[in-house]
Amino acid sequence: MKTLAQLTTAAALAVALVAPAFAADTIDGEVKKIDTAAGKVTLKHGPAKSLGMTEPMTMVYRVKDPALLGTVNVGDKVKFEAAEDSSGYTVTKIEKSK
Ligand SMILES: [Cu+2]
Repeated sequence: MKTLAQLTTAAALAVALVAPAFAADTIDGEVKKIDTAAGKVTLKHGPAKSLGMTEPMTMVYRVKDPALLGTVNVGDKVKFEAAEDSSGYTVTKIEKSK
């Protein structure tokens, strides 16, 4: 079982190392809803090939750091980066587009 645990840890580390590479794409979106308490943001965005999303959509993202939500408002056009993990999609960067 120890070997399995070690393998699992190794796999988790591999995912952690690989994920940022796939998250490098900046995605254009619009803030539809902000839930600071839950650390979630609803974003409408175009296709995001790096996340395997080939069509425009509106969806809820978790944010890596809830402080990120203090920098944008509902209705803002934004640029963001997100990464996929075992629990869903997490925004790692978000900023108002100029
Ligand atoms: Cu999406």
